[in-house]
Amino acid sequence: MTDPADPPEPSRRIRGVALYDGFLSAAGQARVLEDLRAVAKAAPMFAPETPRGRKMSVRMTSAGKYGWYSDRRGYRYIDRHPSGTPWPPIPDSVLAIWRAVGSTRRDPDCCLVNYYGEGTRMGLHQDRDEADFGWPVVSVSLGDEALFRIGNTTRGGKTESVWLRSGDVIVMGGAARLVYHGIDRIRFGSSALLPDGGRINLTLRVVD
Ligand code: MD6
Ligand code: FE
Repeated sequence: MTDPADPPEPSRRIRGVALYDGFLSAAGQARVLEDLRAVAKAAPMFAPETPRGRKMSVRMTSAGKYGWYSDRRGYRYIDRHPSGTPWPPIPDSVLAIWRAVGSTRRDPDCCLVNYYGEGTRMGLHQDRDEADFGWPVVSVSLGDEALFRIGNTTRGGKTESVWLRSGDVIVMGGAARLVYHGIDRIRFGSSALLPDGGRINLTLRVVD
């Protein structure tokens, strides 16, 4: 299922995952970052707990109709920030990325914002808390470089890794929608985009 009227050709595909190297210019990255500061002001970052009661090392918040959340009751989408305030709208600068490489047929319900500080990683997982896997997941990298590992649609087997840089965009759709993936490590301080270092990843998803 292709969506944008004239989908740009990715720079490369790894195991069906489309990679757009340097999709955002320096000015584009700065614009998105400025919009994310407003999101984090309205919906402050928090460190979720895994269902087993461990604090995740990544800090997160969300924009849109739903935000992604986790605690001892499990992983799920919730319609407001844990403080009770509604999630702020997804910024136009971010929606523009989705419309260019994800879909023009509908906008995403959720923009998950993850912050990786020094030493943060994310284990191999599938994005499978959404109702319809026909919609792609679009992911945007900002700040420090990160080693992204791509596996298979079932657990185990061979994996391939790729360094993601600030401004890179990934689309996981079609047969690659449910591949296992994760972040092994970041190169803390490798980018000057964030004044205190670290990495921000946005994932855009249709939830309902
Ligand atoms: C990250 N990304 O890049 C973590 N999920 O920090 C993800 O978990 C992800 O990049 C679905 C699709 C693309 C992704
Ligand atoms: Fe994911």
